[in-house]
Amino acid sequence: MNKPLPISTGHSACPHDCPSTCALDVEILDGGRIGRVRGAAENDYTAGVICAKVARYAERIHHANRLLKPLQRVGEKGSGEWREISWNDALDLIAEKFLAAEIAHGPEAVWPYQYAGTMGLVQRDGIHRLRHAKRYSGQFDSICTNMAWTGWFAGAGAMRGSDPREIAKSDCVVIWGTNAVATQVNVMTHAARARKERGAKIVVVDIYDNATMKQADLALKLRPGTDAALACALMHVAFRDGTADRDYLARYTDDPAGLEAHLASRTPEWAASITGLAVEEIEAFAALVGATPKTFFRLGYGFTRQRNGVVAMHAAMSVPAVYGHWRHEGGGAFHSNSDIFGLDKSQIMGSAYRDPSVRYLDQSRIGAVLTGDREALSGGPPVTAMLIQNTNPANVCPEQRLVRQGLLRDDLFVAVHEQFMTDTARLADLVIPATMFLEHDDIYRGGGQNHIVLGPKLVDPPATVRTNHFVVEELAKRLGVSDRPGFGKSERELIDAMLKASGEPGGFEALKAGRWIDKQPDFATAHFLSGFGWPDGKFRFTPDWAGSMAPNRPPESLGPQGPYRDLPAFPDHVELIETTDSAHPYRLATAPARQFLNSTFAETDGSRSREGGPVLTIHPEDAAREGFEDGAIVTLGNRRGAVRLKLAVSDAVKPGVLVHEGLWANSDFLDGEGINVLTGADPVAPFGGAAFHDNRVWVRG
Ligand SMILES: Nc1nc2c(c(=O)[nH]1)N[C@H]1C(S)=C(S)[C@@H](COP(=O)(O)OP(=O)(O)OC[C@H]3O[C@@H](n4cnc5c(=O)[nH]c(N)nc54)[C@H](O)[C@@H]3O)O[C@H]1N2
Ligand SMILES: Nc1nc2c(c(=O)[nH]1)N[C@H]1C(S)=C(S)[C@@H](COP(=O)(O)OP(=O)(O)OC[C@H]3O[C@@H](n4cnc5c(=O)[nH]c(N)nc54)[C@H](O)[C@@H]3O)O[C@H]1N2
Ligand code: SF4
Ligand SMILES: [Mo]
Repeated sequence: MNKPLPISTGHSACPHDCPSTCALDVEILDGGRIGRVRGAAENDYTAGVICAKVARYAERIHHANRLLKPLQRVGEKGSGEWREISWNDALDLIAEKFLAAEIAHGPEAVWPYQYAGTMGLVQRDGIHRLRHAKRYSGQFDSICTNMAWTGWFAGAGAMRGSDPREIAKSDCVVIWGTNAVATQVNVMTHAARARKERGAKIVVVDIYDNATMKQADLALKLRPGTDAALACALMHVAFRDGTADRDYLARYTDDPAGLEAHLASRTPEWAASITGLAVEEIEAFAALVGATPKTFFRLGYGFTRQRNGVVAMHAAMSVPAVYGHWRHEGGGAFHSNSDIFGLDKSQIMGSAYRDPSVRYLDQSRIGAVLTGDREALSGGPPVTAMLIQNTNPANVCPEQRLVRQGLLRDDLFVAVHEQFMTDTARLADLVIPATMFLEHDDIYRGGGQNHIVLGPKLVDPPATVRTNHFVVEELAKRLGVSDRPGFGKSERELIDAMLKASGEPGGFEALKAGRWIDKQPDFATAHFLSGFGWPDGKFRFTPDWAGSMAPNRPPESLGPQGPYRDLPAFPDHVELIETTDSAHPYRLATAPARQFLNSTFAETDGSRSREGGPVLTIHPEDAAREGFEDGAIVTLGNRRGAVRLKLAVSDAVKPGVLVHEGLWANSDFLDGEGINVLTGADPVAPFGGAAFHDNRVWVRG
């Protein structure tokens, strides 16, 4: 067989919703096809390494099932009967339905719904320009970062931290609540370097023996939702054994004496009874971080997807403040760099004409919103028309039965702009085909690292697919707002203007030549040695939970959410989680699969075959007691619903804990309903979010 030879290598950035934001080298073959995708070796965070699923991107971009034509529903909703229509008719139809909704109920009846299928700032956020120009309902982005960021911000007062590349200079890398091997492989690149070059120890804190824990020198497998107890015990030992950095505490923290008094009873024995860890494991962990100034806490999202997850993040990040790890290169903590980039997105977003009186609707509560819950609708009109871009809510959102029921409403018009016929697209009235990242211009910034990276258009899209930008611009013309500032520009012009407005005078061309810009702040700023983000410059052990602190604080129309009054004054274990009861003896976490990216790649054979199929992992003792064999088909349920899938018996999980790795398409499950049938949309304290890994469930044969 003749394999086509690469005729050139293009430079890009991974568009997916992954903290790594890898800089890419892309083989371009004869005829505009793409070949192998590689990590850019010269980018010092990517360092030549990317995940296997994106290396295989050719499989996705040239997939036989890719959507190529606008499709209008002809049968019942969800019937799968479509007819092809022209782009012009498709855009006219959306505009007509949006105008009709506006006339009947006012502009808030239209809900443009989007998320992070692409992280490109133009293709992801341009829809807000249309939203604000038309005063359509706002969207509160609660599904992913909300708990983690709120918890981090509660302590540090800013979203930054030790340079993620410093992991390579650490003597102890604590990978806490992130399955980095699967979800952000570059963390492992730098951790492996530290181990190889400096003999660094790798500690992993998780609830099951995942691919990352398999690489740990010290593996701490705790009960879901108990991380704050572990963190408290680490800090208790610091005060008990004199390894706390009292000079650092006095200079940089708000109330070390109060913390010490509070922690007096949070002993390793206390934590062991809550976490299920052995006292010796906790003591060993405390001894290691106490003896290692260059301890780097890499704190992930996973452990915050619990109903006490905000408190867990704040407790974990309090540990380096007690030991003073922040002082040292290769020490401290990192979660997200979202504050460092300083890109002025206002033109892309249409921020200037945003009307603050327009209601916001909670993205995670789309089920409640679409089924007419008055509180979820903020007392406003029903939603009767939607354009969905970059997200697959019928699969990824909690309370899946309610989401489906809502999307199937006869009086709701739904247009879905997609690359594949996803679970959401299947339920739409109109499906329009979208470009992929190599086919359009965009710009990306790395939440889990420190670069702004350009992803210019490298190949032509199929003739009949269109960018998100095109759809927003064409609708603006049809809806009479195309003369507002920010409209009428190309992607390139928007990127160029944004860069120039953000202190990057070279604009698009300079970024294209340089490929990326390193925005890492200096050492003292990154390590908060010139002060934490609060007015007094101090780290807060005592967050003002109900106060005005949260990077993702919902607009006033939503207010604090969840039982925020129960949040503790100091880091502590709080039982806000779905604890088991006699009817629901197990705790289920719905963790990410290595070969998928949320719901993306669940359509490619390369990823599907490696993942095998939807399975539920259960401990051998539990399986024996229930009389389940490995490979049995079981029903997994709770008060929200039930799904059927295959069982895998393994001691990777603890007794009483179940893990399902996804997200598989709903249709991959035996009854055609996906795992999010079981997850809850009740907002997590204090500012909302979805606790995907916090579910009490039963299993039946
Ligand atoms: N391959 C792959 N990569 C991805 C994604 C994907 O789906 N697949 N998703 C992307 C997205 S959108 C995001 S936000 C990031 C998220 O990436 P991560 O930060 O890694 O977060 P999660 O993927 O939610 O979960 C990570 C781990 O948290 C564990 N966990 C669950 N509950 C607890 C707990 O109570 N305590 C502790 N200590 N651990 C717990 C889970 O078992 C899992 O191993 O990854 C991105 N990268
Ligand atoms: N059970 C469970 N559910 C979860 C999670 C979990 O851990 N467990 N994780 C949650 C998290 S952290 C997140 S962030 C959400 C993510 O949820 P989503 O944002 O919905 O997930 P993705 O699969 O990343 O992207 C959705 C879609 O965007 C499309 N897309 C990509 N690029 C483009 C483009 O340029 N244009 C258009 N129009 N479409 C595009 C893709 O084809 C894909 O179908 O899921 C959440 N759901
Ligand atoms: S999904 Fe993550 S690890 Fe994979 S290439 Fe993209 S940014 Fe890198
Ligand atoms: Mo996410």
